[in-house]
Amino acid sequence: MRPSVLSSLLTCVMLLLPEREARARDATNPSEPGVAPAAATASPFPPAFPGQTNAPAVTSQTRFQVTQVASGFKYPWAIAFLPDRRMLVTEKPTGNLFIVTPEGAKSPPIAGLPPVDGRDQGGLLDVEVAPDFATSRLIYWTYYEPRAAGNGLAVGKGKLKEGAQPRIEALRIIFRMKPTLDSTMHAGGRLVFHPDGTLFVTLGERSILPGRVQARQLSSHFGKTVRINPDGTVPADNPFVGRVGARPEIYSRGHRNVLAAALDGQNRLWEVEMGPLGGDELNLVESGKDYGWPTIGYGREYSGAPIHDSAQGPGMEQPVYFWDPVIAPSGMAIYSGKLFPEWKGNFFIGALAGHALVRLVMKNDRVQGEERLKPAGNARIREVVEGPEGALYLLTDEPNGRLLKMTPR
Ligand SMILES: [Ca+2]
Repeated sequence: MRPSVLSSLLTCVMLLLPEREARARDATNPSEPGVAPAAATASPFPPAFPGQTNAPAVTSQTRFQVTQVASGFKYPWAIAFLPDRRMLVTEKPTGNLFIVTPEGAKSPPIAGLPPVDGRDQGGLLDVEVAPDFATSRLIYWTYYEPRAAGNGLAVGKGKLKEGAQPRIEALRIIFRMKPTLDSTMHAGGRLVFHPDGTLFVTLGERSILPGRVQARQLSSHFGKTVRINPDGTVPADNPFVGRVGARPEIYSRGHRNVLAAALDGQNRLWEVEMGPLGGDELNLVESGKDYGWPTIGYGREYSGAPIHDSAQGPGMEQPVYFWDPVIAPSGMAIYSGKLFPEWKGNFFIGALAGHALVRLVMKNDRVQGEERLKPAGNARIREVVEGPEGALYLLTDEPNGRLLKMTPR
């Protein structure tokens, strides 16, 4: 069978799976059963401007090689680099956090982290190293926190104490997503430090209807990007500080499930959110703006049912780009390194559905070209980060998940 035919067939199969998005797109269960063929595209609405979807295919001239740094991670989720080039790696369902050397030696799980609700899309998610780690030893992480009446995303911080049994000391929970609701889905969970000293946290809308309807409401954290200080207090210049009934941590609203976030060369925040069928989105996130979910958007329910009356609405932002068919985004890196000069400024996004690493060539904040790289074979790519030397590091979403490194060949 010719590769193009095979890939079309695979695309059809992957489009079909997701009756329950949990199972097919982003669950810990990677099984992707095939079902009957579906339309190649699902969005009932045309794009708002040329190039908003289906950008021309581009091909890298740069050749790369992939080496395995370490393996044996149970559905790993995130990587963060320590100043000495060692890495922190999270395991989603177990709540385990490891230190991994550049040579691949793995520490025992770091002790002292709080328990997680590791079902479905919850668990231990992102990890970030404090900008002043060299002196503070502080790390930050997101996780689904079990609560008396359900669960919710939380942000923990603590000092990393090394030794034969590394551990977290001076544990503090600096943010709790409110209200509490019982859902194991749409956790969001990316952390991004901004050079102004604040910390962005991306939050999902919990998937179930009582959560979804709160995604644009300022009284709820669901479906928001929030911006906090590293001690958990609220920056005075947040957009809704002082507004009656608004949660002051909110920075942007109207998101579905933001799984990827990164700063560009101008320190602007970009995010990619898992949308409905035919509606994964790339957004440039700005203070106080409303990104529309669930009122507007491209795509439809995974059952095929319509969601929106329109893809556009007053006071609501258009995505810079959307994917139809979806990619099921995971992590994201905006390349700034020296190893791959051709890729400078390109956006790299892990794709769970296509088992690919998506490369976007950007120009004037529009997508000029798109490439699907396959550095992990047929594994789902959960995370992509740029290492200190300019290599790209990946995690595969598998029961025996791997930490991979891409370098020029
Ligand atoms: Ca949107």
